[in-house]
Amino acid sequence: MAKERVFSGVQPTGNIHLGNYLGALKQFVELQDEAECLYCVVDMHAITVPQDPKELREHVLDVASLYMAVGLDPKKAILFVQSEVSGHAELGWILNCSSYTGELSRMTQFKAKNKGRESAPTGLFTYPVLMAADILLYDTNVVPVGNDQKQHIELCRDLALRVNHRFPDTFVVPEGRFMKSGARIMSLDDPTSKMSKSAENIHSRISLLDTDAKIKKSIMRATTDSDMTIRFDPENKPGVSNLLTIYSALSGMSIPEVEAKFDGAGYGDLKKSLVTVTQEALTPIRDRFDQIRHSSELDDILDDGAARARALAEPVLDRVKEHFGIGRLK
Ligand code: ATP
Ligand code: LTN
Repeated sequence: MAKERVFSGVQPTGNIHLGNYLGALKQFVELQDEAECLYCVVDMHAITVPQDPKELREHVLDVASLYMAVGLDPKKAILFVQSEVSGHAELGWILNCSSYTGELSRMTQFKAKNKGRESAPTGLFTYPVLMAADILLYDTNVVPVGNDQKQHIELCRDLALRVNHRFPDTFVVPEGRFMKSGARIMSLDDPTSKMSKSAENIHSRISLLDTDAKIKKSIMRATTDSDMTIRFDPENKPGVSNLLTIYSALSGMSIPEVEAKFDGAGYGDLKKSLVTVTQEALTPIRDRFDQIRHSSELDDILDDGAARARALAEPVLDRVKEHFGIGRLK
């Protein structure tokens, strides 16, 4: 049987944090041995909000290097930059013509990002359609992502089914894949919102490239509560539960095992131990990142990735255009 096709993307909008790592990148690495994987740096998604051009270019290379630093092997997975495969934009337009403003205005991420504004950039509004194009362009079966992307995956499936209803066998209908532990890592200073690259307070997140001192500071000041018992209860104890989730995901211990380990201990003990676990997990990633980021191979790997991605995208785009009646038949 042919291997399953896997596709996912990360935006080059800042340093990748523990949420991105535990919700998404860890799955990317797990899947590279069992499936045909494409992992993309989605720079065209990044420009849905204003970006400094110089910084954007740097961040593209940062994310590509982090992909490898966390364990992705360019011999196993295709690593590439979205804007270097023009099929994403082409299919994005075609899918825009099959989607409705009503369904896009229900996207919670759009509503959150556009809060308080009267008018929104059109790209921000149609962002989920471009994401659907990313996925459908490769006949993808599985999309490993964090929980926050569930609604976007549903939209992608709806679009694929809608087009297939009109033009049978145009798209493969993909499924999302979510981690059991780590699918939604919360902010350290406000455990009711997700850990995010864009939050103002740098201590709300731990970036994969943070120094040991920064890791310590951010964890030691993380919000907990006044009840003092270490118990996994996301509803009533979101701060402590988030620390337990991170502990579990980084150490490989189950949540009950972590709870048992800290039975009778104080929040300070949990935090100190979490500092060590986090530093031990991130040090090798940081070291590998430093080697890869300025190596001469990085460009070659991304050139090769883009060429391989283009070769996979071409027959799919030809099929879509044929079904829609776009262009002259080849
Ligand atoms: P921002 O954090 O600024 O809102 P983002 O991190 O959501 O941006 P991406 O870089 O595109 O945007 O996300 C990459 C992957 O990380 C996605 O699969 C997303 O679902 C996942 N992810 C993002 N934040 C978290 C989180 N707090 N917990 C778990 N997974 C997350
Ligand atoms: N919207 C995603 C990033 C993304 C993506 C994709 C993820 C863009 N295209 C295709 C999976 C598949 C986010 O995490 N913000």
